[in-house]
Amino acid sequence: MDCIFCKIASQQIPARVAFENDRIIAFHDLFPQAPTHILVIPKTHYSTLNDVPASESALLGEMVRTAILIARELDFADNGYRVVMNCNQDGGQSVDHIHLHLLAGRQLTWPPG
Ligand code: DGP
Repeated sequence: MDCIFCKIASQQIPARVAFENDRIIAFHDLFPQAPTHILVIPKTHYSTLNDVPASESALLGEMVRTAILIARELDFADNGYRVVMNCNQDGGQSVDHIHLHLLAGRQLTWPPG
């Protein structure tokens, strides 16, 4: 499978890793949109949110829990942060392997545009 995030998960491509376990890896975004911009991904390949079966709901929960854990560990949980998942073209998804953006370190605007 020619997927850049699968290659990061299997260490074929380097990344600055913030967290890893058997199911999840989190790494710093190459093109950060905030002082802290980390991507939380499952090691299992799902192209978009639409492709995640209901039986994998716990995996989606674990991605969010991982973002909370990192926010606490990097000490921006109290100041605040944003988690975002983009889906398909109108959602602004550019990499077809689901990922949760964790953004922090500045006042984030809303709506995002
Ligand atoms: P999205 O547009 O929601 O699909 O977000 C994809 C993000 O992935 C985007 O913010 C840039 C980031 N990205 C793309 N290629 C790489 C890469 O090779 N390494 C890292 N660390 N991030 C990447």
